[in-house]
Amino acid sequence: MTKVALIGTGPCGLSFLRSLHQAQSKGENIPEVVAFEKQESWGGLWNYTWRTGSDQYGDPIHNSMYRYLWSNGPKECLEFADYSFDEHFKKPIPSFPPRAVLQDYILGRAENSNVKKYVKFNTTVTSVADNGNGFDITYRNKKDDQTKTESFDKLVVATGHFSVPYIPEYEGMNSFPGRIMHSHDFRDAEEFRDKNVVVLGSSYSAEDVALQCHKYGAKTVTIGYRNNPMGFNWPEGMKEVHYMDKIDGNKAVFKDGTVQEMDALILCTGYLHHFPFLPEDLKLKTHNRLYPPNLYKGVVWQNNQNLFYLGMQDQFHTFNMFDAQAWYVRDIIMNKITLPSADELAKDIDNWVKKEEALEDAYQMIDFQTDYCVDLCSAVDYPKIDFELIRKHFYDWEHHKEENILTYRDKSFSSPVTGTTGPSHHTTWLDAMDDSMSTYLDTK
Ligand code: FAD
Ligand code: NA7
Repeated sequence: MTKVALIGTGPCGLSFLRSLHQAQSKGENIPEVVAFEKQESWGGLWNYTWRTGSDQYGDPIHNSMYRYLWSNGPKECLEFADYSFDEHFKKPIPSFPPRAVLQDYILGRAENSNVKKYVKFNTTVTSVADNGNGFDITYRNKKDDQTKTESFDKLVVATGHFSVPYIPEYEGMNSFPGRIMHSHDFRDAEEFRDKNVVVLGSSYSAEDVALQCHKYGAKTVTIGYRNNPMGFNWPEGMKEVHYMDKIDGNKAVFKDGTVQEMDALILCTGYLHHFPFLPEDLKLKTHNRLYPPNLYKGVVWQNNQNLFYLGMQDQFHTFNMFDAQAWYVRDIIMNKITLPSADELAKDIDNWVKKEEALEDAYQMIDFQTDYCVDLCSAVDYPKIDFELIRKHFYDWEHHKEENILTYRDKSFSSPVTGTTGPSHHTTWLDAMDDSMSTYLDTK
């Protein structure tokens, strides 16, 4: 029987386990699978911890999420086709839930799939060697500090790529008297109440960390972009300026002449794709982009087709795209999909990469990734889901953000699975200080 190693049980790894569960419940013979998860529990980034730095066993902390994190896109856009929000929560819920609510949803489906038995928790994969027919995988049980090596035919890497921070260096950092941190270590915006905060970056983390600091009472928030500003209508107390040149004492000096006093500098400068356990020839090397190279259909390693990566793309689509990828990988492993010749495979990759490189704005990027999801789904038996509606929702969401960055999370969207429209939340996002699941779900 084919033996599969899965590394990581975040949303992507859970999608893969779900895909096996689905095949098995249809009476198909599934391969043997062992899932390795270095954390105590599953759910990946959604599994919040107060910790930063390293855990009690000396392993780097995976988590990059923080208190008061609310979904940054409509939940309807990421809904599982085979497990709706209505089914999980037994009632319609608003469209932008806080982290704990989405975690509950992800884990709810996983619990229902009876797949925990496949997972070795507290177990870090430390190295992988290509043995010609498959892989020798070495892993360490962190609790009893035991290391073992086991052979597998196939390897699915689902270790995420928003965990190892990219940390640039600026003149004046060593003598800056305040706090410098990367968004990976950001946990609680309350820390910055009444402070002058400078945030570097112009993507999702910069946008959200800056808004969090504003929401929880920072005195000023100054965002330094490198190439293009986000350009939203920032509220009073927030501004966006061009690129930090250096730090002079407790001041940030920007290229456009702005000089800003700062108590804290938060680097929202993105993450590295980092696979320390893989040999060089199996390692995906890419920046954060919608179509990383060398991956057929975004998932199959071009030069060794026993190796698969899940979720390595930059992401508009998330959970249902991860499902589509997982179903696709499952079907290759189960010989239901036959891979084309090396030439055709290369051509297909090239085609997608070229299309991706020609994209000019967020709307085209949404189209690109939606088309990619539709393409994958056309090859597998993932239950039908209305990707055209999801495409439209992403467009509307972009418009809402352009209209007012403080209120886009107060909007409602309809489900591509059940058709239900999310009710309005009892409190607007800007006024909702409590992100607990009980407060959020209390619709009285
Ligand atoms: P992860 O969630 O990162 O899971 C990877 C898993 O692999 C982890 O459990 C980790 O412990 C394990 N692992 C890693 N290395 C090893 C190893 N060597 N051995 C064993 N196990 C290992 N997406 C949304 O849809 N909506 C949002 O609002 C949203 N907000 C986000 C906010 C932040 C701050 C960040 C960083 C991301 C956000 N995302 C959001 C995107 C997020 O990437 C996905 O939702 C999702 O978590 C990706 O799943 P994944 O399984 O690929 O990776
Ligand atoms: P992203 O989306 O990869 O973005 C990284 C950002 O960091 C991007 O805007 C970069 O600017 C910026 N960057 C990198 N280096 C610098 C320097 N030196 N100065 C200023 N800005 C810099 O990562 P995020 O953390 O925002 O998002 C990751 C996930 O978290 C995402 O999926 C969300 O759901 C939450 P550039 O655009 O290249 O000019």
